[in-house]
Amino acid sequence: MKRVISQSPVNIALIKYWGKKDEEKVLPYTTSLSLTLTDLYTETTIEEGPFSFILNGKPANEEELKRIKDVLVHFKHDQVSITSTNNFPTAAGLASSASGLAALTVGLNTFFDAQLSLQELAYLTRLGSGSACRSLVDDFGVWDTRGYVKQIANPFDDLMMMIVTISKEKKTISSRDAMKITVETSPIYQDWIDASFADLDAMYTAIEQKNFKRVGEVMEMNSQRLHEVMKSSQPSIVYQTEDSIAVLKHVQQARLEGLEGYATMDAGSNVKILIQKHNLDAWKKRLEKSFPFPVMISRIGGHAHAK
Ligand code: 2P0
Repeated sequence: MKRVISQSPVNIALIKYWGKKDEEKVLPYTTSLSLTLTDLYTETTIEEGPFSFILNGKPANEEELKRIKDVLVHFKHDQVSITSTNNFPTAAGLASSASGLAALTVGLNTFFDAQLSLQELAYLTRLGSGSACRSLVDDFGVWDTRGYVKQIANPFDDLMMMIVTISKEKKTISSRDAMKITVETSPIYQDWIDASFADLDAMYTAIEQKNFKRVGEVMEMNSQRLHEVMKSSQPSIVYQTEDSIAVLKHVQQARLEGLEGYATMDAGSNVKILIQKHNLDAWKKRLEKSFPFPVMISRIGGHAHAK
């Protein structure tokens, strides 16, 4: 029986995406930039058979099915049984839909021998999850407002991401719905767009100059802006909990004490900390001592591929 196994890492945005200017084609208002996490991934198996989709051992729910079918319809076949497994908690602000959709699209591309280009794959993955297209490339992944995805060389060889898993619960409001509310109601949405492009420029410069401190500072600033524009929506969208804030403060305090690391948050309460490898043990000890939350650790790099 024909079978394809594909794998895709999660990606975490350093410059965030939040809002679509074209919902149908999933085109963003701002250009986002991310890194993939080698050790947090989705593995997907596609086999011939009547359509079915099993996610983490359970039949998928309506929303998950819709995302899959939005992609599958473009391959003009639907007689596939799909099994997808994440090696991390689903839907806790960990971009599981991104790795899931990227693994699915590259898997289907191989399964049906569709020979799609990177930009075609990017278009299809976006239909299921906008940010998923950034998992198609290695190093820094950039997704721009025309929909193009490109890779920018990562000059650092020692970056790592720590994820403080404050909650494994599914979020109450999906990113898709939440960002629509922000676009439609936030009085500072235009400010977010302007600031986001300025942050992107600053990030390009920091990467070019291989300046870790600057990369971290710009990432942290952009994440703060994201959560401000979310909060300014009506109704207000709040993913940060008291525990998240405590971890953010802890990261600032660690820096004051000479331990370098920078924090970013997505559509969930978890906090991701970008660090350099030589500080990993110090960070692990510090976080273990200060918080009861499990910490996941990942190397950086990799991209969606069929095996
Ligand atoms: C990002 N997030 O850049 C931002 C930051 C969450 C916060 O992209 O509607 O699943 O499918 O395009 O990509 C999560 O949203 O949303 C996201 P859709 P997606 O990583």
